Amino acid sequence: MVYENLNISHDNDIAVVTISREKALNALNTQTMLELKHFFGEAAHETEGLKGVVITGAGEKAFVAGADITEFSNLSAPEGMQFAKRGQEVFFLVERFPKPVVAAVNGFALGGGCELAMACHLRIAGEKARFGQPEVNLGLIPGYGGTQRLVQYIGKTKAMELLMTADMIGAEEAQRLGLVNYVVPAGEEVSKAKELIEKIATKAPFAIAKIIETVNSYYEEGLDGFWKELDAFGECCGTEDFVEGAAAFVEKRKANFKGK
Ligand code: CO8
Repeated sequence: MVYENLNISHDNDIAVVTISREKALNALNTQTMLELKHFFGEAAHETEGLKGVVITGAGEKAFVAGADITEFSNLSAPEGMQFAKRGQEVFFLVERFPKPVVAAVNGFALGGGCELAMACHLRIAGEKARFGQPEVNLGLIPGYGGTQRLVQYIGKTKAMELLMTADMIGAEEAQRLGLVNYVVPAGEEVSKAKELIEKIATKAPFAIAKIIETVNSYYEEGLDGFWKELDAFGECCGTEDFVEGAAAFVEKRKANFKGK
């Protein structure tokens, strides 16, 4: 697939996905969602040796200012539900991606943009980042998982306030509330995200994939996370990397993980 709105670059086996619709503050239109679906559903899985993915927005002003409002002003109730469902499915691909996905939030992360950042495993905020779920201003609610993930990250009390007031919060407040992992000077978001991915890449890849799967299962209805953990723990025990990790510890050397 040829991407119109995603700019993908690779640096030392880290993919940097830049959402590039700067004139519309990188708003997620249907084409961009299709491209994200293709990248996280197919392309990234086929990239050999991939350590992880950074998602950021083009320009200095916005990460992603939301879903593209011009595309959904006339939706009927069933159409709206389908529209939101397709978006949720794309963000599940991001959340369930087996390698670390880090949002490098360089500006506005509003509505679907905040939801995209929340679907990532980790979030780095530049000091100019602004987060918010302003959907009630449009007569809507979040449709790409925002009502669920915001509560998971910052708790019901503050999530209720942000969702009902549509207030935006800055990077420091987002970190204080537990929404972002680190705040960095503007322009350093992507390099900090890469630094985190490099650190994770020194660990056993299969174990990292299982961390993502088991932590996600905490929030999935019908799944018993403790059982999931037992299964995943057992699977890790059967890997060559576990043998290597344990041997490296005993031999007081660095482990050489192969992802097997
Ligand atoms: N969609 C489409 N275009 C956008 C969007 C957007 N979300 N955000 C900004 N733009 C466009 C503007 O229309 C403007 O275009 P133009 O230059 O052609 O007029 C350009 O980007 C620059 O924006 P502004 O002139 O408004 O820039 P300001 O610096 O004055 O303001 C803001 C920046 C505060 C970010 C402002 O643009 C804004 O409030 N944007 C909308 C934010 C928003 O409401 N986001 C939530 C959208 S709803 C959503 O994401 C729901 C997700 C689930 C959807 C389910 C579907 C059914």
